[in-house]
Amino acid sequence: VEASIPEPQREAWKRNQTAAFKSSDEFEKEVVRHVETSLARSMFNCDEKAAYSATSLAFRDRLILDWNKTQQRQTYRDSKRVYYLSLEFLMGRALDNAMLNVGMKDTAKAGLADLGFRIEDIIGQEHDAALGNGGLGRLAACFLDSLASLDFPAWGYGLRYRYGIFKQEIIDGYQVEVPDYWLDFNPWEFPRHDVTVDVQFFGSVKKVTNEEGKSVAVWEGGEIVVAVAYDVPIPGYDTPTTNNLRLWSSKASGGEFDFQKFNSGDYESSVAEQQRAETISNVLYPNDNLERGKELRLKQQYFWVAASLYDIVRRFKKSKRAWREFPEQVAIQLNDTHPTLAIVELQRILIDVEGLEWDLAWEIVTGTSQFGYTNHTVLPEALEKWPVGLVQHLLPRHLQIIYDINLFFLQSVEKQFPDDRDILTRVSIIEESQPKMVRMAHLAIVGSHKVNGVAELHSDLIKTTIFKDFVEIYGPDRFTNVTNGITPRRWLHQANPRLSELIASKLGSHEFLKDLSQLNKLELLVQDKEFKKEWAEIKFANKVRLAKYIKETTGVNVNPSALFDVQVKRIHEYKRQQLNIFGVIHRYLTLKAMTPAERKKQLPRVSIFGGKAAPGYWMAKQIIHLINAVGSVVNNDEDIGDLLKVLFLEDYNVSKAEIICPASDISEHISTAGTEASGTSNMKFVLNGGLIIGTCDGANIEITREVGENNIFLFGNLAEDVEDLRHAHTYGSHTIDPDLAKVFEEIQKGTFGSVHDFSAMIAAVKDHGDYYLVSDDFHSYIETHKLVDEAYRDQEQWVVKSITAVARMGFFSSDRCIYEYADGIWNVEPLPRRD
Ligand code: GPW
Repeated sequence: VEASIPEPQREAWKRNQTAAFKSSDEFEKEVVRHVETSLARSMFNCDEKAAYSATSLAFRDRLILDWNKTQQRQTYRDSKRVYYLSLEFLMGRALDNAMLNVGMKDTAKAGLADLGFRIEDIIGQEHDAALGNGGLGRLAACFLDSLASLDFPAWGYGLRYRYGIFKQEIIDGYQVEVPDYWLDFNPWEFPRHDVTVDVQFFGSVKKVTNEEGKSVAVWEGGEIVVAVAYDVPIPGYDTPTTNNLRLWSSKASGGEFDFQKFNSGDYESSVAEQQRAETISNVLYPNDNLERGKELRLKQQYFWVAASLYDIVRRFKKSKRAWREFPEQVAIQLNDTHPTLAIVELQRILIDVEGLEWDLAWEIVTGTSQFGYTNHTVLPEALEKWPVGLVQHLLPRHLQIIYDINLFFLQSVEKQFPDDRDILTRVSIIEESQPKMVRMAHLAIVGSHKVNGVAELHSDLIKTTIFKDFVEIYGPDRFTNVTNGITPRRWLHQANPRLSELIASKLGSHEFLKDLSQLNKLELLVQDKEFKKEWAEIKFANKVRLAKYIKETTGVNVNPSALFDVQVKRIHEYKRQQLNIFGVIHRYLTLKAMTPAERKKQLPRVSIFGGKAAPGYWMAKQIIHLINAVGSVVNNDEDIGDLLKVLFLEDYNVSKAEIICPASDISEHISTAGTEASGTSNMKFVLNGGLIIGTCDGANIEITREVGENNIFLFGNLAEDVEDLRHAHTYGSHTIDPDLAKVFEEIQKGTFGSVHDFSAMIAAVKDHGDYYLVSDDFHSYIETHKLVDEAYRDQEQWVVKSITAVARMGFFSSDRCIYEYADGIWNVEPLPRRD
C-alpha cells in the first residue's frame, strides 16, 4: 500500500501507460529496441540467438502487461484462487506458445521476415524448460495452460531447478547423461528479489508457557535458507488472462556471504555455506515412478511447500478475513504426495504462529475444498515413505504434528471399528517397520477433502487396492476420478498447424481449440473425398518432416511412405519397451525367413523409440542398449532395406514430441494392464490423427469408449487377470511363448552383440517370474500388429479411422479436466475480464 502512487500523480502514469504492440511494424520496433538496448547489440551483430532473445523479450513485455492487469483484477475481486503445487512443470518452449496464445504469430512472422529471419529458425533457438520427468510434469503444464485459457484465478508453485531433466546422449548405443544447464539466458522469468521467505530446517522444539498461560511449541535453532521467487507468466489462449507460475530458488540467509566468517578469514567455509543452501533448488530428481528417499529430496519438498504456503497465507491475510474463511478463498491441489507436508505446515502455522486451537485449525486444514490430493500411480516403489528419524532430524516440529494427526485419526478409526485391530496397523500414517516410516499417501488422504485418480480404471483400482481401507473409513465420496487431458493449443494447434487450419476451415473457426467437443462435426466429412485427401497429405507432410529430422540426427534414411510406429515415453519395465523391441526382432526374423518374392509383398515399417531412463535404472538402460543394437543390425541388413528400420531418437523432450506426435501412423501404449495410471501421450497421438495399439490400461480404455473399438488396436491380458498370472508364474509352471523363445535364442546367439548385457532382460521374463507379463501378452501383441498392417494397406479406410478418432477426442481436452476439478474439488469460478 505504501508503494502506491498518490492520486494527484496517477494521471501522469495513466498518460504514459505502456502499450502492447499491435502491428508488425510496432513489433519490429520492439525487437530492434531490445537488440540495441537489452542485448547491447546491433544489426551488425545479431545472430538467430540474439533475434530469439529480442523476440522473446518483446513478447515477455506484452505478457507482463496482461499479467499485471490479471493480478490486479484478481486482487480487486478477492475471489477464490487455486494453487497447483507441483514439484514438476514440464513446460517445453514458451515463445511459440506465447505467440499463438496472444494471437500474434503471423504478425511476428512478418516482422521477423522483414528483419531478415525465418520464424521457425527463431523458435528453434529456444532451450526447453524441462523441469519435469514425464507425464506428471507435463500434465501440470497442460493444466496451467487450461487454467489461464479458461480465466481461472490460479497460480502454479514449483521449484526453479538450476538443472532440469538431464540431456540424453546415445554413445555406442548406451545412454549418457549430460547436465541440462538451461538458465544462461531465460527471458521468461522475472526474478522477484523482494519476494522472499525464510525457511527453517533442523533445530529443536521447546514447550513454553505463553502470556495466557497456554503451553505452546517453539521451534528454534537450526538453519535458515531463503526462498526467492521467480515468476513465469502463463498466457491463456485468446484471452487477456495471464496467470503466474511462481518458482522458488534457494539462497543462503547471510546474503551472499557470512560476513563474520568472511572477515575472520574463513572465506572458504562462508562460500561453502552459500553453496549448501543453493543445493536445495539445484537439480530435479530424474526418477519417474520411483522414490528413492534421499534427504535432499525431502529438503526440496519442505523448502518449496513452506515458501508457497507462506506466500498463500500472506496473500490471504491482505484481505483481513477470518481464518474460517480460508477454505473459501484458497484451494490447494497436491500433485501427487510430493507436497503433502503442506497439510502439516498449514496446521503448524495455524496453531504455532496464529495461536488457533488444534481442533479449529484441523477443521480449517481439512475443510471442504481446501486440500485435494491427486494420486498418479499404484506402483508400490513410487509411493513415498520417509524414515521417521529423517523427518525428526530435519523437521522436528512437523514430526510432532504428524504424530498428533495420526493419534486423533487412529482414535476415530478405533471408535468406528472397535473390533478390528488390523485396520489400525494398515491405515496408520506411521508404518511400524524397521526403521519406522511416514506414509505420505496416508497423510495426504487424511488431510485432504478429496482424493482423485487420473483415469477411470486407475481411480477404481486405488479404491479397491492401495486405499481400500480409507474407502471404508471415509466412505466412497472422498474418492473421485478426473481423467487426464491435454491442451489442444500446444498439442494440436502448435504442434500440427496444418491440421489445425484444415479443421478450422471446415468448422468455420478456431473455436474448437477452446471447445474441443466441436471436433465431432468432422464426422460428417468422413466421406468427403477432398477432405480425406488433404487429411492424408498433412499426415504425409508431417512424416516427411520427421524423416528429415531422423536423417539429420541419426543419418538413417527412412521412407515416409512406410508405416511409422512410435513409442516415446520414459523407459520403464512397466511401460514395456522390451515387449516392443522383442516384437521388432520377431518381425525381423520373420522377414529374414522369407524369400525375396515374399518380402516384396510386405509393408515397410519404421519403428521409432525415444525416452530417457533414470540414471540409476540399470534395466531401463539395457533396454535402450538393445533397441540401438537391434537398429544397427537391422538398418544395415541389405535383405531388409526399407522393410524395417529401427531408430532410437536421442533426448526425447517436449519440443521433440511436437515433431514426433503429428507424424505417427500408429503409436504404442502397451503397459502391463493396471500399471499405467492414465498415460497422456496416447491422447496426443490420437488427436493428431495417429491410431494406437494398446493394452486395456489407463486412459486407453476411455479412448476406446470414445473413438470406438474399430478405431483402436487393443490386445493383451486384463488388469483383473494380472494377479493370478503372476501367481502362476511363481508357483506354477511357467512356459515362455514359443515365438518369444525364438527371439531370445537369437539375442543369445549374439546377433545383436552384447549377449551378456541382454541376458538380464531375458532372465527377467524366463527366470524371475515375468512380473510385467511380457510373455503372456506376446502372442496377442504380434497378432494385433498383423491387424495393424492389414488395416494400413487399406489407406482409404485408414484415413476414415483417423478422422473418426480425431472427431471423437473432444473429451480429452485438459479444459474438461479443469472444469471437473473446479466443480467437484476446488469450488472455484472463472474470473473473465468484463470489458
Ligand atoms: F509415480 N507419473 C509420472 F505417480 O509421470 F508419481 N511420474 C511419476 O513419478 C508418477 C506418475 C508417480 C505419470 C503416470 O505414470 C501416468 O500414467 C499419468 O498419465 C501421469 O503421471 C499424469 O497423471
